[in-house]
Amino acid sequence: MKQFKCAITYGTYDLFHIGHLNLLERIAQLADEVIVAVSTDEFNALKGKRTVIPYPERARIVAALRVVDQVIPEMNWEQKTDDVLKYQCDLMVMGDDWLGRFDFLKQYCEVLYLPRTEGISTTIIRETMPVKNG
Ligand code: C2G
Repeated sequence: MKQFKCAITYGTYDLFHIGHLNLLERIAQLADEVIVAVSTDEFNALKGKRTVIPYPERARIVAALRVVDQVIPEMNWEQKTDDVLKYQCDLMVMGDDWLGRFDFLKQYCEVLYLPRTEGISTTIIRETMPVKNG
């Protein structure tokens, strides 16, 4: 029995990297169950984020992790309250680049922002990759 029953977190999880894993492993230390809402390609377009890896593969990679119990699609900005209530989450966690942005959920569950892993991001990886036909 951990401090929380069920935690939920949201993200693109493109070009999965150690920063993503650090966060998910920290969440798994806090909650018995970990749900990850992975942003669909359509929602990423809304976020103005270009993704390298398509949603089905991004979702499958996250779902394969021992520390993740369930993956659901993140289709819009508005679904978080419904998700927290539907899955009876008592914890919502995000990296602290989102500090304060989801405090509206505090009426339904604990909201935690954990320190990001320094020096790694999807953008760094994408910009470090060799240019095609380069
Ligand atoms: N993250 C981290 N350390 C990094 C990079 C990312 O802790 N070096 C965390 C982010 O803070 C986020 C999660 O990993 O909690 C997923 O990051 P992204 O895939 O970049 O997700 P993002 O585009 O921020 O989408 O509705 C919320 C959005 O869907 C979040």
